[in-house]
Amino acid sequence: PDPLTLALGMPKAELHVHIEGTLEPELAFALARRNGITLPYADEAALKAAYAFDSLQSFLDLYYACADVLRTREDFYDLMLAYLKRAAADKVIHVEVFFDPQTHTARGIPFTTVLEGLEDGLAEGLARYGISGRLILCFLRHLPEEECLATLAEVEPWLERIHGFGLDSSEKGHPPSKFVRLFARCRELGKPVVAHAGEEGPPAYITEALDLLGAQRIDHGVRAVEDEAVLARLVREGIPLTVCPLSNTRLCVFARMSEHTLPRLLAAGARVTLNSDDPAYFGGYLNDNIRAVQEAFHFDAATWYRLARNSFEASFAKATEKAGWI
Ligand code: ES4
Ligand code: ZN
Repeated sequence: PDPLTLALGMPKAELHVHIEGTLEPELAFALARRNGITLPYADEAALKAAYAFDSLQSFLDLYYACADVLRTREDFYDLMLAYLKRAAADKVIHVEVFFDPQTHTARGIPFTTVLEGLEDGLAEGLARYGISGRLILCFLRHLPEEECLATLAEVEPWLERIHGFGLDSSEKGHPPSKFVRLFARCRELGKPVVAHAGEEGPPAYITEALDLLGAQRIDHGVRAVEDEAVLARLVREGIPLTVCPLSNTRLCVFARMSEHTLPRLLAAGARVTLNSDDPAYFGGYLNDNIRAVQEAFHFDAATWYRLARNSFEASFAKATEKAGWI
C-alpha cells in the first residue's frame, strides 16, 4: 500500500484533543433541543457557516458559546462517546483528552457532572472500541491565576481520576509565567503537566512552559522554528510536540498547509506527534489531518511510522501499556 493508506490504517495515540472541540453541529443542536436552549444560529448550516476563523480568539469565542449546550452528565457522556466512535474509525487506540472545567463551572454546572459524564463516555468507549482514555484538566489562561488555583483546590478530591494538567485558551498576552504557582502545585500533586505554547505565541513562551511550568510536552510548539536555540533544545531534550495541522491552517497560524513548519520540525529531529485539536471546528479528525498533511508534503512510509510511534512514546501511558503498542 502507498504511504497514505499505511498511515490511515496505523494504530495511533491522540494526545491533543479538546473534548469541547469535538462538539459537532448536529450534536450541538440535538443537545440544545434536549435542554431547551436556543443557540444563536438558525440551524446547523448557519452554525457551520460561522466556522471561518481569522485567529485563535475568533475560534474561542464560538467554541465557548457552543459549550453552553452541555448541561447534564448525559450530555458529556454523549459528547465523549461520539468522539471515541470517530477516533476508533481512525485507528486511535489511546487518547489523552483535554477538558476545560472552568468553562462549565462558570455556568453553574457542577464539576462532578462534567467529570462523571466524561468518565462514563470513556468507560463505554473502552468497552465498545477498546480505546484506553485519560483525562487532562486544562486551565483557561485568560483567567487570573487566583481563579485557577481555586479551581485546582476544588478538584483535589477527584485527583486520582485526573491524569494530568494543561494550559489552554488565549495565548497572546497570557504567558506561562502568569501560572508559575498554579503549575508548581500541580507538580506537587504528582501529576504530569503540559501547556499550549508557540501556537500563536512566540518561541519564548515554549521556553517559559518548560522552565517555569515544568511542561513535559508542548502543545503545538510550531513556532519553535523561529528560534534556533529553542528548536535545538526541544530536540536535545526529546520534548514531544503535539502538532495539529488543520487547526493551524484554520486559525491562520499558517496561510496554507504547504507553509506549515511540520517538515522543518521533523527534519530537525523534534519528537512530533499529529493530533486533531478541535476536530468539529477545524475540518476533521486525526485521519483527516493525516490526509491534509500528505497532500501537502508526500511523506514516505518511514516518516508515518515515526509519527505513529512518537504518539505512543510521548503518551502518559504506563511503560507496560506502551510496550504492547510499540
Ligand atoms: C484551543 Cl486551538 C486551541 N488553542 C488554545 N486553546 C484551545 N482550547 C481549545 N482549542
Ligand atoms: Zn489545543
